Amino acid sequence: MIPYSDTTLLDRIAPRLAGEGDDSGPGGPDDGQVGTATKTRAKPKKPSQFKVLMLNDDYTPMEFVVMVLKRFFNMDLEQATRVMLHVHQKGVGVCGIFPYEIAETKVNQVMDFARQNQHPLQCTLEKA
Ligand code: TYC
Repeated sequence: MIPYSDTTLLDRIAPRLAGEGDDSGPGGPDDGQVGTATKTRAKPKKPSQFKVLMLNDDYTPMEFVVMVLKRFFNMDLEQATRVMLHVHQKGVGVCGIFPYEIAETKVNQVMDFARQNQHPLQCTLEKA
């Protein structure tokens, strides 16, 4: 039998959808031999989401930060202004939460764009 803690939620609530519970395999129904080792997981999956953080500085113009938030995080003017002012007042703010590769790409895009425009704006990643 596959231990409770080693199954995914889907395995538990909908074994047929998850590809488990095939009665037709060797040994017939409920012989404890269904599924494969690759369907089980020793540990729960690690969270793979990352926050993209914007950092305050004294030199980057507010308008530039708003432009960055609109361009790379698809915010409208109101959202972008709110996030920019939050970063300006608190020192750091969240631009969005994404899978690692997308978060990393956005950080690089922001840093490249800031550098091209000679602003010291900093952007970084943090595990969500
Ligand atoms: N503090 C900057 C200024 O007063 C504005 C600013 C906001 C800079 C947010 C960076 O991430 C930032 N011009």
